[in-house]
Amino acid sequence: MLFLASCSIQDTTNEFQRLGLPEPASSNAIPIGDLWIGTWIAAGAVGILVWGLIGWAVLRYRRRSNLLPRQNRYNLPMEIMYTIVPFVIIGVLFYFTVIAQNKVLERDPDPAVTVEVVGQKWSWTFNYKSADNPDVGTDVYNAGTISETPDLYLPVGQRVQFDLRSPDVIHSFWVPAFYQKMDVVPGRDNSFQTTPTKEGVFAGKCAELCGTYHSAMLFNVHVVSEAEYTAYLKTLVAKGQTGEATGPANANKFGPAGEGQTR
Ligand SMILES: [Cu+2]
Repeated sequence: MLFLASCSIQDTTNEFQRLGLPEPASSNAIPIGDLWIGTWIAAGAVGILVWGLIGWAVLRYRRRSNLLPRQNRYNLPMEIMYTIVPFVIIGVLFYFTVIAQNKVLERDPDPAVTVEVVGQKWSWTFNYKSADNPDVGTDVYNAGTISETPDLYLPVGQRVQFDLRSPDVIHSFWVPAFYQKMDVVPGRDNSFQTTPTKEGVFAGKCAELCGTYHSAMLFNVHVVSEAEYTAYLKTLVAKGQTGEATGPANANKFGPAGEGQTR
């Protein structure tokens, strides 16, 4: 128990050091984490300056007599300063945001793995291409339903491209430990690449309030060795889950928990 307690204290401390972010598990998490910390440092510096000035003004100009102090109007240098300073702050944040954004949207022309992610009302379908997996020899998929949380398998240390597709409404593909999400928009080919850096199971969810069962749009991301990844794809072949994307078809399937419900 003590050991467990100390473990969780350690985890909590580290999470405090990351200012609330989970442990990073993808290559893109590094620039996004740096931007997050840097933004808080900038906000902290501005906060300390403002609180300091407030404290100084309160003490320095506290009421000493009943005489009304001299009133100031139209202090032009002051007004120019507090117009320009916010622009400078926004400019700096904008600059570092663009740098981080360009990094996380970088694309390898030939990623090791491409997964077509279909976000459908109200679950996810993951399609793996045979071109990336010659050992498997066919396209395979795994589709979730409203009552069955689907799994997404990814090989550790390999460049992965997510092609995001929706047959119905706007969803958002989010793996918090990857520090990155992107909207899944019907009729629009959104995609991004990242490299999972840590083996383990990570939570995934829909980050766009998309309708009645939005909260059911969970999935589990298994980051595994290449051998385990191939073995998993072969279990999909064994289950007959081969061929084209079946996201939209599965969207209408309700498992035991959701039976009889209408959309
Ligand atoms: Cu959704």
